Amino acid sequence: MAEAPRPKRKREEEEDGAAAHDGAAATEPFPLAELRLRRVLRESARDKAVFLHGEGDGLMGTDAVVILEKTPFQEEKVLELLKKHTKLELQMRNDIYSTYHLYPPPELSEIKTTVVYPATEKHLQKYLRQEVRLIRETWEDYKNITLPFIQSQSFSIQWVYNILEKKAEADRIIHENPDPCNGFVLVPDFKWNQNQVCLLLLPWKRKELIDRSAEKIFVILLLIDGGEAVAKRFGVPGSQLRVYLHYQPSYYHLHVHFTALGYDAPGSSVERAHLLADVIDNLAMDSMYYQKRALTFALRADELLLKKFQEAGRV
Ligand code: GTA
Repeated sequence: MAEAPRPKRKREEEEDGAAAHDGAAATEPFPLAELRLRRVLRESARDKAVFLHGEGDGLMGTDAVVILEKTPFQEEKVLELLKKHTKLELQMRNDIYSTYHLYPPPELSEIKTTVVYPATEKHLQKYLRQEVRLIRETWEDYKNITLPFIQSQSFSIQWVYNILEKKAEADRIIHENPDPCNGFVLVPDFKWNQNQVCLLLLPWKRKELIDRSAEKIFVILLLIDGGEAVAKRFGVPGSQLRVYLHYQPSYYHLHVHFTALGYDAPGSSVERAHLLADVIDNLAMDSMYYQKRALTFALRADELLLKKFQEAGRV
């Protein structure tokens, strides 16, 4: 099904000095209590999430990123919450209005926790709150600046190969199309937070929209097959799904995001997300479409790629 594992590129092996993990040892829980907190990278009251930089003590490697995120309420558990809360502390009362601190039992107060360990400097930068700048990248810019840059350094995609080779997350696969040319696996995205569909479609075949020439037939199949699988499994019709690609992505193995329309997923903003249906139409009009037009994306102020654009006098 999956293509034979291909040799790793040098950059993937070396990516910021991080060791690549094949996922085989992923059964042990992470020793969270042993981490020292170095700093809060970012905090979001809106997303009820905090991004932490931790330091391991006696753990292999040193830096870790820990993301703590309060999970949304699940309708079927709300009644349980009202019945089983351990304490209800009055905060204020005024006429017919009152507010409280409700303390839920542990089984109803889960916090989604994401750990990146060992984390590279690039991971720390990625999660650090920073200003961003918009870039308008022409095809020439892509060839002269972006492509050489991403070929020289980008995040390891070992985790993608682990999924495709069933070394990790095998029990989470939602749908599989075994066709070696146009097939893919559909898995819950890292960011899935219980009650809003958030999936990732990973083709067996490595492709990069980044080469701006994705084959039309291939992406159409992804849209149709992926959409059918989601509708069948979750009962979410295509009209309620946001199906898109990121440009620039963080990970350079072409992948498609499937998120519920009602979920304000990180990365679904106009400067990053390209609806797959639009990509297909654009390629149908002109197979060279993405080699003719400029593409806009945002880069963090300290990102090396931004520096490359600045040095080339393009920003
Ligand atoms: N199933 O191991 C994995 C895995 N990893 C390492 C990444 N993803 C994974 N999914 C599985 N297993 O949607 C997912 C990511 C992402 C997709 C890659 O693969 O969740 P992309 O290449 O277009 O990169 O997509 P993207 O969107 O930049 O990645 P990412 O990491 O989601 O970052 C975007 C922004 O989202 C971040 O800067 C941050 O602001 C926010 N964010 C990231 N993770 C979280 C989180 N856990 N909770 C809340 N916000 C988050």
